[in-house]
Amino acid sequence: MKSGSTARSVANVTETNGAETSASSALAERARRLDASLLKDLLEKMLLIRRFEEKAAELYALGKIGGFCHLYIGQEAVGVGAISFLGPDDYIFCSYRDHGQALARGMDPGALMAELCGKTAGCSKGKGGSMHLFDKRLGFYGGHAIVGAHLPLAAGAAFASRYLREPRVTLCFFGDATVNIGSFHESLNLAQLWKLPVIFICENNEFGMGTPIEKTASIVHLHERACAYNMAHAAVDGMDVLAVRDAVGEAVERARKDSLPTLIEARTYRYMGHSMSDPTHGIYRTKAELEEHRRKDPIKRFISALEGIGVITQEYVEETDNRIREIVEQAVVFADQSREPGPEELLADVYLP
Ligand SMILES: Cc1ncc(C[n+]2csc(CCOP(=O)(O)OP(=O)(O)O)c2C)c(N)n1
Repeated sequence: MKSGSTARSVANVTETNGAETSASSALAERARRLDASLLKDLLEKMLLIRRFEEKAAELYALGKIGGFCHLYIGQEAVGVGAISFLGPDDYIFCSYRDHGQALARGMDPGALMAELCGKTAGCSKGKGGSMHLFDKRLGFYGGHAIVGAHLPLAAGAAFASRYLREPRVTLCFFGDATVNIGSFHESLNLAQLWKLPVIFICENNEFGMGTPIEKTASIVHLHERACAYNMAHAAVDGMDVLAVRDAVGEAVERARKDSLPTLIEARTYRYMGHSMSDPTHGIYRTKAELEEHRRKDPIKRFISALEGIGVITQEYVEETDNRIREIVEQAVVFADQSREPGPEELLADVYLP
């Protein structure tokens, strides 16, 4: 193990132990102000993502899913909290780590699983795979494999909304390593200059593949990059679904009322390897560091807050979890029963200028 990894691990353990109690009570406090039905819906969505991703890992190991597959386990609170504040006409753009956001937006788990398995019943007819999920009906515009490539697309969609005087907001998810890509700066600059209703949400999971952010970024408080463009910005605990929802809520208001962009940094952590072909730990982070972050698990934390204020019981959690596991099983059956696209479909839906 490299000495850098050990130093990270010790620092994180100290920070986590001190902060966890107050983070949990802040979450419970926020929960008290919201409807039980909304809170239960947020919990169900996070559980659906977790169970779906666990099943995707199994199917990948069995060879049913091929190519790249980047799981969202650990980051569920960011996608669910952020998307919960959007209206049905708003737009979403994301990177290749897109399964969680697609499910949070309401994509059918069967269509998603079929896409991962390369089947025609998939949301992109089995020709996009894990990194290229699309659903125009949901305003879900991918799923982009090139780091940073979708930020100009999101800014462009927001430009169109402003130009057409449509009250839409565009939400754009990306990882921490993306802030060093040129298109990040180009997009933020124009978004502020042209007053575009777009929210850039950086999911800071601390690593770009196996490289810790502090080895590549001169400013590790990534939301401060917005200062260079005079843009509103905020940092938020990305393991707290309601803190994310509140931060995005403010940004949505700013975008809808004043047509102004925001950069939000959600501090989170991924529990799996960068993609399914990478180890979870051992090379760039220690098992102890991973375990420490698992104690901040956004789902366990939310369940304990909701139980604490009497919104749910342990029995409710078990029943809900069983129901969600069944939904995921049905998604696998649906994917299994769908066929693979044939060679005659190779050029269908391909745009040739
Ligand atoms: C322009 C470009 N450079 C390099 C890659 C290879 N690559 C794929 S993922 C990745 C790391 C990105 O990390 P981050 O933006 O933090 O997102 P995360 O994977 O943590 O969600 C890299 C370098 C790429 N896909 N595109």
